[in-house]
Amino acid sequence: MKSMKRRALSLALALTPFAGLLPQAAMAEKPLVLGFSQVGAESEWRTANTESIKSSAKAADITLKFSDAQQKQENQIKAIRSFIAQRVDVIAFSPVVESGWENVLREAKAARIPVVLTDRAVDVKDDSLYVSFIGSDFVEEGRKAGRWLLEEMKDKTGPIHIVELQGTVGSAPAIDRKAGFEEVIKTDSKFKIIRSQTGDFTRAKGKEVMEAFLKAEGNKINVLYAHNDDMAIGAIQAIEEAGLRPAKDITIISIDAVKGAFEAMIAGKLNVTVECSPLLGDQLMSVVKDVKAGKSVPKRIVTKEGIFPMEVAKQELPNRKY
Ligand code: GYE
Repeated sequence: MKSMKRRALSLALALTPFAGLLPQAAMAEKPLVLGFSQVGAESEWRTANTESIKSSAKAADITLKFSDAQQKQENQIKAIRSFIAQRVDVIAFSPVVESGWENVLREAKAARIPVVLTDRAVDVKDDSLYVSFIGSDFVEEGRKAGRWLLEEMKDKTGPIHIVELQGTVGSAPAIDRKAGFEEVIKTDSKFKIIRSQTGDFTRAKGKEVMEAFLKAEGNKINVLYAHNDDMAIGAIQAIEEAGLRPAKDITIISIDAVKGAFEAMIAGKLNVTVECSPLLGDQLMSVVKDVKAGKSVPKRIVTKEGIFPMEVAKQELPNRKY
């Protein structure tokens, strides 16, 4: 009965003399609306990630409602609630911290709006609260940093004193990068983490905390492990201001592999960076389309990435996209 009605309607449309002149927009499908809550603009990585999401949405003809949480969970929760109220088609977000998401995710589920996690994971018992998580394996990134250090220092006698600049407290990359690194270095007791504190993933905080480390430990520090390049770059300034030579007096390892890190390596001030790709936009848009088309999507999509020591920096920089 229904289909007969539809057929009659399309016949009527085809017969109207103006059918061919109907405005395109009225005939085309409505574009999907994606609400995206970003962490903030704390690092070069994040800027590249935001740019990737915006340009991929445009290319995929998805209407993007973008909201910047300025590194505050309460702002992300507000943004998600507002996306629910606006009845967007899909919600995606990069959770600033791991815990505390159950309530708002349940609200999205009750409203039948699928949620996709990008970049950072959440710690929830019920994994039906999101459809997919696209992002890096942060534990593996920490292990790569640790393995590089083990190899680099294999002929050195201990103790080797390490200071650690952690990412945002409670965030998945800070928790996992710490765990992966520790798992590897604890296989050799000559490695000792003597100080570990958060620098919130920013250059300014990285510099400030490194100044405090240097004041407290002075020439004792052999290695700096920074959870991202921006904090390492801030710390490099602090090391130079203290009259020490970065990458020589203190071996520096960081994560992300943004252009700023390549420039620091070419300048001989950073020893190595582990890659973490922020270019998640295209994958996110295809998951959004598949979810709305009722296709099944993988629960976990892991980003592929490498590691770049300073020796290859000059040759690699022209190939870098972020
Ligand atoms: O490493 C850091 C950013 O969540 C992977 O957040 C991301 C991290 C990235 O601020 O630079």
